[in-house]
Amino acid sequence: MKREKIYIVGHINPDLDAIASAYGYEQYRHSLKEYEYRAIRCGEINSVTRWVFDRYKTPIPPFFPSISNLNVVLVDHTYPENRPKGWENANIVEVIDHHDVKLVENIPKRLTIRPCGSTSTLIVEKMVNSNISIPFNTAGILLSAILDDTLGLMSPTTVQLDIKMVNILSNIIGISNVQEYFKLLFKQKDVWSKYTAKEIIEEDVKSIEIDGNWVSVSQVETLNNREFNEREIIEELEVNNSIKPYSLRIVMLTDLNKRDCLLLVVGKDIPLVEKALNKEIKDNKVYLKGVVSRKKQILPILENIYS
Ligand SMILES: [Mn+2]
Repeated sequence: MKREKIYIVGHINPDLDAIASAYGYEQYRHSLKEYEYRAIRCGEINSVTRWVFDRYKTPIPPFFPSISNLNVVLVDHTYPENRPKGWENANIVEVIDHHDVKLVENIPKRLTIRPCGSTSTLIVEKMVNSNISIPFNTAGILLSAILDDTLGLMSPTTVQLDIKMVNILSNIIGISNVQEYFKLLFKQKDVWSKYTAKEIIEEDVKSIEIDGNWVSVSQVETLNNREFNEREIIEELEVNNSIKPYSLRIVMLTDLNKRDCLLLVVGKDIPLVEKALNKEIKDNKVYLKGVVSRKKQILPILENIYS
């Protein structure tokens, strides 16, 4: 019997976790002899994803411009605004994610939603629970994705399950110093000086609607957040906002060494952010000590503002 194909896809502007978890879930299904599953992607990959897939000699999942009329598993996202083009006409059969959930219609039968550091963590857990021996290259890719999403297990989103899965994977690929490996991985990412303001904003941007208010938050993770041309980024945000007005457009320049964040903010609701942070936003800029996570530390503030 030939079974209908099921495509596994991460969010738009895919980061490493979005690509790696799709790939990992395909491998998981294939090891259960369910070959109808196929990992795909809906956007350009970033530099760290390229580096990881090259390093572990694995082809990158193919690009699909639309998921219209396909059976799909959504990984690493549920929000409609993060879904690939054509999702309105897709048959969502399953969801695996570690973010807040937004599923209004078509709630799929299979749901794996847990608050942990990465979707790849959930994929590895499935493999471990099914007693699948994880091949070297798959282990390397999934390990890299967990470390990338959890900032080397230092992000406040990190839970015990992430640490456990990282231990299992690093044993498989024979890495004894995970932090050293994370630094190497992160170096592939910390290439912001080569980027234009527009590229910096778009590299990892999430646009969401909260009760009718559109906000965008770009996360820029770096080992030194004092080397950016902040004015240029703010001006670019202003330009974007004059073309398409959002209530807030935010860029987080997070520093993994200092564990802090320079927040650049544009939009009519700056006063609301000031109130929520209890801090003045001067020249569209505010310094936040200890803030590194968009999901855990910035998005909840925005959700509070609008509810
Ligand atoms: Mn993720």
